[in-house]
Amino acid sequence: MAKLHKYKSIVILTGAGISAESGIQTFRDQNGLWENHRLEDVATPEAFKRDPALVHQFYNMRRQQLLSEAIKPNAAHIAIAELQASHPDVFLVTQNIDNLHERAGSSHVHHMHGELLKTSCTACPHIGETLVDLSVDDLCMACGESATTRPHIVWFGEMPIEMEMIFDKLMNCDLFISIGTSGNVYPAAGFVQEARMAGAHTVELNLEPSMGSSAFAEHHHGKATDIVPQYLSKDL
Ligand code: BV8
Repeated sequence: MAKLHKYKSIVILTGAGISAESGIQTFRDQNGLWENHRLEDVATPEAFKRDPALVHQFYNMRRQQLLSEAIKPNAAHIAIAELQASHPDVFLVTQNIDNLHERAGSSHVHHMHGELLKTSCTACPHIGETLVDLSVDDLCMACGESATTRPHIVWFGEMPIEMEMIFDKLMNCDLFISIGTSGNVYPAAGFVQEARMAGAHTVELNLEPSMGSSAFAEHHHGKATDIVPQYLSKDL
């Protein structure tokens, strides 16, 4: 940890790969989520308009999996929480919609793509919480409208949450660490460029080189539960 204290402001971006060893499917690996579903059918606003029941089913299945006994935060989530506890300025932004960072002890987690355990409404600004399945029969707790409750999740074609704030953090950081993401999805895949332009040191921690690997100054490839604790405690 000590060596990371030479950095004033650290931004950490995580993707599905950090939750893989906790048992949560990634998107683009072997038997990933996009193997059994076309993202156009379950992860766009058009899909929700066209077949809300199918979209609810896709997220209900993932919510039930997330809430099952077997799913727990892993050593990589814990190592990040420990760094946040010991370093004054770490901004954790995740593309993931699971709550494993919070369950590992991270108090500030920015979910740029939303959260599986939250709901939003297509008819009003209400954001709710849910641990149960959603359906087209739900009524919005705030406006009372029916069939307007949706997962509070950013779908393809929708604007990720608080992009201004994220870009501000990237422009002012001196260390950017990307963990467990394939670099396929924008704008997250472009964060390393923003950080580099700000003069930050950039590090990729991933199972294998991502699409954006060449943009990083430093790489460590391996399983997140190995390389993340090692890197954050600076044994790497
Ligand atoms: C936007 C929530 C603009 C849903 C997600 C053409 C048409 C339309 C849009 C576009 C287009 N071209 C580009 C776009 C933009 C689009 C995009 O990037 N599309 C891609 C597919 C080309 N992006 C958007 O639409 C974004 N919005 O651009 O808005 C805008 C402007 C104005 C006004 C309005 C809008 C919104 C994107 C957000 C979509 N929602 N998630 C859900 O979760 O169901 S994205 C989804 O994929 C995930 O959330 C995740 O964030 C994202 C990326 O996946 P990864 O996390 O990287 O996971 P992946 O499986 O890909 O990789 C896992 C990695 O982990 C691998 O590298 C693997 O090696 C590694 N790994 C595996 N195991 C381990 C490991 N590493 C370490 N240890 C291990 N054990």
